[in-house]
Amino acid sequence: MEQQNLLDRTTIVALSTPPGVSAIALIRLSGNDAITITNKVFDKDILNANGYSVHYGSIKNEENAIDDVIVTIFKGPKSFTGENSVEIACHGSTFIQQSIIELLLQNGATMAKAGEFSKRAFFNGKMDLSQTEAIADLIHSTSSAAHQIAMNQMRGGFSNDLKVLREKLIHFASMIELELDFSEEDVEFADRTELHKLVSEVIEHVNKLAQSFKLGNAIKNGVQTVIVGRPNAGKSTLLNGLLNEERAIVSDIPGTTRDTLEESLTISGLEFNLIDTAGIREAKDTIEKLGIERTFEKINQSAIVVYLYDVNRTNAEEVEKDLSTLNQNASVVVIANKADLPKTAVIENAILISALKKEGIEEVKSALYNTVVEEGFNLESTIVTNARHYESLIRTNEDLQKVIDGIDSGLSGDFVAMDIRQALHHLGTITGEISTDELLGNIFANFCIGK
Ligand SMILES: Nc1nc2c(ncn2[C@@H]2O[C@H](COP(=O)(O)OP(=O)(O)O)[C@@H](O)[C@H]2O)c(=O)[nH]1
Ligand SMILES: [Mg+2]
Repeated sequence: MEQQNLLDRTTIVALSTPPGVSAIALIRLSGNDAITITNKVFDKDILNANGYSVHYGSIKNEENAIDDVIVTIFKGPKSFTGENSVEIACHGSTFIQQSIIELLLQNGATMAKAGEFSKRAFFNGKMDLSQTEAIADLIHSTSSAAHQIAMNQMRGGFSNDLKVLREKLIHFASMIELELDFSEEDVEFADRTELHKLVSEVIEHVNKLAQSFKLGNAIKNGVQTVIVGRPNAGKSTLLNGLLNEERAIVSDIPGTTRDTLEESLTISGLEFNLIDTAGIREAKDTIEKLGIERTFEKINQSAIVVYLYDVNRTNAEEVEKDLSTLNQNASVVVIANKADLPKTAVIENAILISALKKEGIEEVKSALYNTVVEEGFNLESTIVTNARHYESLIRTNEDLQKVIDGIDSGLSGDFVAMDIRQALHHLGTITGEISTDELLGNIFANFCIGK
């Protein structure tokens, strides 16, 4: 890994702001020659400039000045990539952007590939893999919860958790391996009872991290939430109430909503993808039948099912019947609507609201939020948002379970040590202590060019 980087002496360049016209654009260079290359096209001498210094001047080709710019110098290792770096802030015309990049290429720079700046930061030990992945998450975060988790991960919160776990396991693996050197003497450096206890603790910790993925994934991608119930229960009215706008058509003609309608709603920094549906009942015509089929499709894809019924019209038995048809894997929030009318059925645990009068909407919001942010988790704790990390955590625990089984059955030290090493391997793929070219290629290819 290090080898590959040492050979890579190129200086890369890319536009780091979005392509297109803007007030200001930022062009970034990184590599040994970043400063010397820039110096060749800049009218100020920056060869001996200090790191973190800023210079105003113009970029020129052989004939004329292209633009007046601000150049910021970063000297390796005190830069994002760990290499010498230069940031050129120019006016955001696409012509200027391209002319400057072309000029830099002519003077020895190479066009950066997707994620190459981050890749260099990783190879130069500026951050580990999970931290570089957090940068991608940070860039794409659209809610305060997603932002907070990405920030925590980028700053190394998750990495530190893993480091502690790794160190504990490494310690025990080496104790056991030491025993192997003294195998004639039949000694035990690693107390098996203590090892058992330690591995159980690590399993518990890894489990908690793995469990947080449900929340993390929801935070990153939005929580798929479907609103279902019989026609006229008030689903569309509730959707409008939650969004605080007249988004869906409300009508007293049953079966008005025929297709599904999706809208995004943020509750305390958490994003929900709300889906209003045709509802569940025996269809009266083909179009409605399609709508109802779509409803069940959406129910099966959702993390939360909001089941709404009309307290004035629906009896407890009917509610029970409806509930039994719903997705068993989703969390179901039961809402009794039309509280302003006389009630025929009030189900225990149902949230009583009047969608029409906008009463109880806040209760519905907190119920949705609490369904996702379960007890034991909060946004300050480490939350796994990345499917790759989740997979690795699961693998780690499978190996650790083998360690436990091995100890329980009095397996010899070398086998136990092998299982610990295997667990360490899987744990190490998260932060990148263990990595393959293929893995790295996949990760960085998903970054933007210029990042
Ligand atoms: N009295 C009363 N009527 C409601 C309430 N919520 C919805 N409605 C009415 O019930 C009818 C059906 O509402 P709609 O939202 O279209 O139901 P959907 O078919 O489940 O989407 C409309 O006439 C609404 O105005 C409520 O809380 N109280
Ligand atoms: Mg409707």
